[in-house]
Amino acid sequence: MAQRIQEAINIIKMNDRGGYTVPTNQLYPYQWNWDSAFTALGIWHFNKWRAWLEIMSLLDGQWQDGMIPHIVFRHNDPDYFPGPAIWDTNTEPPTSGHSQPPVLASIIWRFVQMGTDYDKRKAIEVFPKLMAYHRWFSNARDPNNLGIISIIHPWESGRDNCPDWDIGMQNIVISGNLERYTRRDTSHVDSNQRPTQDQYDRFITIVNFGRECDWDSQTIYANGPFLMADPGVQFIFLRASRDLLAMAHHLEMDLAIDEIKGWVEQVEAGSDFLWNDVVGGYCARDLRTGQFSDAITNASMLSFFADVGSPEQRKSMEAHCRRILGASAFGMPSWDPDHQAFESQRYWRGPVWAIMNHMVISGLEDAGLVDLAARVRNDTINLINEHGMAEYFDPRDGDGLGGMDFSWTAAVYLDLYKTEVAASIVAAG
Ligand code: 9WN
Repeated sequence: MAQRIQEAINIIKMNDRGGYTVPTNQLYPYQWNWDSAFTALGIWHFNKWRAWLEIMSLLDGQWQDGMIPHIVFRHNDPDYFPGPAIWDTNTEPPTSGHSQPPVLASIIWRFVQMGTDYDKRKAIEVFPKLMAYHRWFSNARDPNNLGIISIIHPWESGRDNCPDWDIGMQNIVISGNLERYTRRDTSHVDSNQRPTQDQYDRFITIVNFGRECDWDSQTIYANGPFLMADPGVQFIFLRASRDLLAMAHHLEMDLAIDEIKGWVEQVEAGSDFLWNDVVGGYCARDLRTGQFSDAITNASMLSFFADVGSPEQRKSMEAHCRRILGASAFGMPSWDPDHQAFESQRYWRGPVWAIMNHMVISGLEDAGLVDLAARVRNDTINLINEHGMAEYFDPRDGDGLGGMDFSWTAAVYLDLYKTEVAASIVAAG
């Protein structure tokens, strides 16, 4: 254990590029949004100043309209496709053109709760930027005030090639003028573990559409090639808004309170749109056609993190959680192992991700489902102890897959370890 802790710290330091941390060497050579937020949480346990610097450098990429983009490009690295020229957002620094799951406010709220006046001071400094970010999500991704936060690209969900997106992806007409391009991901990682070429052509078609309309969010919402509701982004936004509200009270930001309450109430009410009666759970849904995805994912399981659902809905989600953990040697898989589309090694179509587990554990703990929370917590720690800081893991045998020496896996390990140690000290009295 102690050796793994040191290894986790070393990995994060090794991935430090001077003020920001890359997810892993080569495969992902830039600063990613939710990677940086989770990585900051890990760094916070050994260097608070550097943790806040991670957040400040991510916020340096925030757009005028409040969006925090999913990638901030500080240089042009031929190891990754698509790079800054393809996105062509015309921003300083160059960035990608859409966002990623907004975990940032929840992570900052953790710093304030665990920390000292220093963290409070820093939180006061970034608070207006968090407000602008949430306001952007509410306006740009839910312009008709439905309480349903949309995503305009599977990459915005952070769960790139999950079968959740297959229904939206199949309706994309691949750009006739798609220029020939060379993917770089498959030169770093086995192609069996990555999205397929057809999926990549569709990903790039959406990027081309965004670039051609100058990343105008209204045009993209109204006419873009892809528009879906994601339980992941929906529930993470809702939880982050609840945390922002708690933070506003704590920091005495009284003027912000009503606006945040508005987001919480609206998105909480809108979440029922994601309830799939056939499955008996929260599923992704296409906003253009109304069609549902038909399986429970690790993002569905964030309903507890967001604290949504009637007593019956919560019972049904709990039953799914017990069934899926019963069917997996290691939880929580990114796709239901009882579903025919399950692939244990292909990226978001089956494998276990430490960051998702981190949020699933919090939600289960908050819901009082302590046995389930303990199971996912132990699985996460065991996976990393036995297989290292991999990008993701096979839920059947625990194999570490994708990129190795991954920052957010190391960060989750540090945070789970530190909170466990803190809890055992409290328990020992
Ligand atoms: C596209 C960096 C990112 C994560 C995402 C993960 C993967 C990128 C890619 O890597 O996405 O953004 O090229 O596959 O799906 O969640 O933030 O770790």
